[in-house]
Amino acid sequence: MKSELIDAQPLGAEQARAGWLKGYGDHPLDPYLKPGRIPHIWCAGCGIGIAFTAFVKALEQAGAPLDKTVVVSGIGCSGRAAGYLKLDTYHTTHGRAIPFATGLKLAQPELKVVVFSGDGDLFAIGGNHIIHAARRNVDITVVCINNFNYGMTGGQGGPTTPLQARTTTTPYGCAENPFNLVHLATAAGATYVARWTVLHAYELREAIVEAMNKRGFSFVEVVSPCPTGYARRNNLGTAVDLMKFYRDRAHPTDTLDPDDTALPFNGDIAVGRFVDIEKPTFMDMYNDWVVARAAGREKT
Ligand SMILES: Cc1ncc(C[n+]2csc(CCOP(=O)(O)OP(=O)(O)O)c2C)c(N)n1
Ligand code: SF4
Ligand SMILES: [Mg+2]
Repeated sequence: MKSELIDAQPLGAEQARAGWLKGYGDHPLDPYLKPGRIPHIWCAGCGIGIAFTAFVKALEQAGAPLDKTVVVSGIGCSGRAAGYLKLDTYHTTHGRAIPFATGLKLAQPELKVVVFSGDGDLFAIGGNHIIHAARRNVDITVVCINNFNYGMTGGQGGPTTPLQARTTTTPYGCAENPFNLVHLATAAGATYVARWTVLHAYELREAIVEAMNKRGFSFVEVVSPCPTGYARRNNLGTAVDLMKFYRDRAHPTDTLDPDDTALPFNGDIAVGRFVDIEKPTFMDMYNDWVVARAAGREKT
């Protein structure tokens, strides 16, 4: 049976919100979402919605009690995710998702703390925080939407913009070397590192589940289209063309060295799980050394 929303003419934002509040939709993920926040802000063809769906399903599948799960986002199109979830969430200031998440985890270690944010938020203004959280092996999971630009503010170049790519701030082509997020997270000390594109919705969900169930700093990069900003300025075609590109040029591997997974402009995309190791978390070491010494139970 078709719902009234599907039969109806396109709705304005207020009408749509009223419809959702009345209970239209009955989407399987409704229990995890705040219908009053719908419609969301994401453009048609944006990859964030697919990543968000995989993320919500992973939250469910990972098995952590949802009343003990907290999602933290920064600012950006990707950072809007936290606001749509019917969980304890923090939509924090730009670049500061990781310090909020770190503080939450240290204050309440029983919480499962997951960050969902963008490449600019996490690796430009927030770059300092993420490398030190990985170095300390803080027990949090970070999901980073990499759309190669600052989508929300009009498509500026950022820390993952590939060499030669055009953005509003690099109209003749980017002349800065980009970060390879897989390599950076690995070098900084992450215990779990994976990358998938939004075409790989199933693998992405599995990776987020694995990351959430990993003790230590876990990192999942999601290569995602921004048709409005990045793709348009680089003549990469429609959202469908971008998905076809991921189908043809993304190569799953479990064996590639993280150093060899850089993402050249419009080039091949290595996807898979690149790091999966065990090591003590920051809290393990803090409890073993600092707390033990302070209590006079000094370790030799
Ligand atoms: C302190 C501060 N500086 C700059 C901004 C403007 N700003 C908002 S979002 C954003 C970039 C977001 O890029 P990214 O994290 O990649 O998210 P996307 O929109 O691409 O998903 C910037 C620079 C801000 N809100 N606060
Ligand atoms: S500007 Fe780009 S990243 Fe932001 S919602 Fe639109 S397509 Fe997505
Ligand atoms: Mg971005």
